[in-house]
Amino acid sequence: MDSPQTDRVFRALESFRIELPSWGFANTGTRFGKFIQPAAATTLEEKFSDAGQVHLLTGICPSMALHVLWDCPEGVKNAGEIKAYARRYNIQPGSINPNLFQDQEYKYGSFGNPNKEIRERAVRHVQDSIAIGMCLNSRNVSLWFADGSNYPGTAHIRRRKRWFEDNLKTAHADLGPEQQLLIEYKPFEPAFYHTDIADWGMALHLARAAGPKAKVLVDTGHHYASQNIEQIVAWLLAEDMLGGFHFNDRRYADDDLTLGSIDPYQVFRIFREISFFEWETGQTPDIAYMIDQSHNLKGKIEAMIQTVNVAQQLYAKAVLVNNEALAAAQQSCDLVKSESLLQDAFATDVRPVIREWRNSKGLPEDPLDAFRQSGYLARISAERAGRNCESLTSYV
Ligand code: LRH
Ligand code: MN
Repeated sequence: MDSPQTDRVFRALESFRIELPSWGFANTGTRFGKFIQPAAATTLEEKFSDAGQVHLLTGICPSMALHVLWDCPEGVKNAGEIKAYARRYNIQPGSINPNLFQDQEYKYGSFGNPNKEIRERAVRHVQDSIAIGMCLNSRNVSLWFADGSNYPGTAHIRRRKRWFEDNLKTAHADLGPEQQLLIEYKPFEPAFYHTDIADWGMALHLARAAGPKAKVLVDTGHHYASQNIEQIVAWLLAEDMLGGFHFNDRRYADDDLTLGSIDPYQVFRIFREISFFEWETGQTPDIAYMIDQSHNLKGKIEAMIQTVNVAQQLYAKAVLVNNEALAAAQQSCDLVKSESLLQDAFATDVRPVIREWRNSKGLPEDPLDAFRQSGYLARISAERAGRNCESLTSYV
C-alpha cells in the first residue's frame, strides 16, 4: 500500500465508529433452545462492563444500544443508574430501542393493532423511549415493529398503514431537537404472511410521512437472499434518508450471525457505495453504524471483538477504491476495469495498516488476543456462572 493509500485508510479509521447491542452480550437462543454461557451478561451493569472491554481494546465502539424493556424497564427512572455505568465503563448509552413485540397485548400488533387502546399503549411506550433518550442525551430512537399477520385476509393492510402513519407522526412530534427516529424494515418473522413495514420503500414512505427527523434503518439481515442491498443503500443516500445500519450476516434469513462470516464482500459493497457518495459529493452522510447480532454459540465478547475487527477491515478496504478511475471506467462502460477496481481494493490486506493505526492510538495491535490475555473472561465467568445457570427461563 502506498502512503496516499495509507493516509486514506488512517483518515477513515479516525472517523469510523460502530455501536454495540446490549443484547449481544446476553444469553440468547432460538425457539429451539438457548445455550447458557456462564460469562454472559444478565444485568445492565454487566452489559456496560462487557461493552467497555470491547471499546477499551478496539477504541471504536464508544456507545451501546439499549432495548428498553430488557435494559431500562423502569424508563427514565433508570437514567441515573445508566449514566453511572456510562461513566464507570466509558461507554455512552446509544440508540434507544422500544420493545413493541413481546407483550401479550401485541399479539395482533402494536401501532397496527385493530384495538385503539393497544395502539395508544404502543405510542406511549415509544414516547417513554423518546423521553429516556432525551434523559440520556442519546440521539437515535430506533423503531422495529414485529407487526403483521400470518394468514391471507386476516389483516386490513391499508388501514394498518394509515395507523402507522398517524402513530409515527405522533411519536415524531415528541422528539427533542437533536433526536431522530430510525425506522427499521423486515420482510418477515415473526409474521409469516405480511409484515407492516416489510421493505425499504415502505420504511421510506413512513419516515417521510412521520416528519423531517425520521430516516430509514437498514438491517443487513432483513432482505430476501436475492436482494441487492447496496442498491437500496445508494437510493437512500441519494434521497438523504439513510439513517443507519444494523450489521450482521446470514446464510438463509435473519440469522443474526457475525458480520462478514458468510459474505464479507456484501458489507464491502455497502461501504463502497457510501465511500463513493462521499468522494463524489464531498458530503459525509450522518449514518449510525450499529451491530445487531445474537451470539448463540460463540463466546459473546469474542464474537463482538471479531465483528468490530471485520467491520473496520471492510470499511478500510472500501476507501481504497480509486474513485477517479472508477468514475471514468463507469462512464466509458469499461466493465472489467470498474469491477477490478473494487476487487483490487477488497483483495488488499489492510490488517498491517490497521495494526499501525492501533499502535498510533496506544491500542493493542490484536484486540482479540489482548482480550484472551486479559483474564477478563475467566473473572466474569467465575462471578456470573452461578446466576447464569439459574436463568434457563426467558429469551433474554
Ligand atoms: C429484529 C431486530 C431488531 C431488534 C431485534 C433485536 O429482527 O433486528 O432490530 O429490535 O432484532
Ligand atoms: Mn435489527
